[in-house]
Amino acid sequence: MHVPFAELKALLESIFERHGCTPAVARVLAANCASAERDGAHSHGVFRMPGYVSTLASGWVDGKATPEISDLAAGYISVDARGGFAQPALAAARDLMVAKARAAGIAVLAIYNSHHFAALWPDVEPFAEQGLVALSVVNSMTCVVPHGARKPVFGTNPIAFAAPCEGHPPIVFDMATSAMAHGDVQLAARAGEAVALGVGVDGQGQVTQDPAKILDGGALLPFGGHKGSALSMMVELLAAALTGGHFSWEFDWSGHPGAKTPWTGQLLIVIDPQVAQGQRFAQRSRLLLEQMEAAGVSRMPGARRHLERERAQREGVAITASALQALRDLLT
Ligand code: NDP
Ligand code: PYC
Repeated sequence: MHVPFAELKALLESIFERHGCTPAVARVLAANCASAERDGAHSHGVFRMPGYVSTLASGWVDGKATPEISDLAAGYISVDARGGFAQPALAAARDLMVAKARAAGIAVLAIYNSHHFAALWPDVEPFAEQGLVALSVVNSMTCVVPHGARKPVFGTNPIAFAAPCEGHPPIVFDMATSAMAHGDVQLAARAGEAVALGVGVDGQGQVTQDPAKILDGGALLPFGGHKGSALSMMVELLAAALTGGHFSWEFDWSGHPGAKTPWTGQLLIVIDPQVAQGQRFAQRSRLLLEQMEAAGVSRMPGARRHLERERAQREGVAITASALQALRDLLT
């Protein structure tokens, strides 16, 4: 079946409010999660709602937190999310961030004491829609073995990038630095599907294609061996060490059964390309896409999401009756 996007978003908003979020926090999280479902980003769509609810119930995250913004320098803002979610912290600092990027050419937003349980592209795409270039990183929970190591240290640590492109939706990519996102491993386990070789290891450190073994005492591997491992290390440094947030292994949620949201940090860097390039940057972006297409690329990063989004705009967001009922059950 299909539901209009606005209806799905309103349902998620009610669920977040029902489980202890302020209306403002509920609005931000619901928009994020419903957008992921609409765009076919299923590992961070409505599948995540029970995790949000159990985490809120456990007292691990504060759905009512008011972020505290510190304007540290011409191009630097720090936000203490006060144990709440990262997206409301970003929303609170967003206008100041854009003003700083326009004035100084570049601005950094360092969010700490925050929880991020979502896809990262919704955090960067809107900046590119305003003509800005945006890069964001967030670290998660320890489940990835660094290249050459014997035990997990890193989180699945995604990197998202967005840039304006003339006559085209922004160029956006968003990828975990693990060979597979933890959410996708969970979805594979539910579906009883094997994962590819190189995704993870079991509890004895042996290569496995069984997602249940990866989740139950095993671990994920970085994508691309030492290269993905270095990027994941960079994410830990930027999202935790630089912001003042926790490294992926530094928090202990064992006293909060049901807690699922990593308590870490997030960094955003926003650049105004107008400062040096005027409109030329968006034209040059377009040229790069055209060159790639001419070379045979038929699938750009972000293109699948946009196709799904267009389909959802025409038909509504596809959702099974049982998944919709499961969401409604979260209201009781
Ligand atoms: P994918 O591997 O599915 O996709 C990564 C990027 O590559 C996307 O931009 C995607 O575009 C693009 N892409 C995929 N296939 C192709 C292809 N064949 N050709 C060209 N481009 C392609 O993402 P991940 O599984 O790594 O991550 C999934 C989500 O998990 C992300 O949104 C990430 O932010 C989230 N995540 C969140 C974490 C957190 O702590 N909050 C931790 C880890 C992951 P498209 O979107 O169009 O498919
Ligand atoms: O899918 O890897 C993941 C993830 C971790 C935290 C939120 N999503």
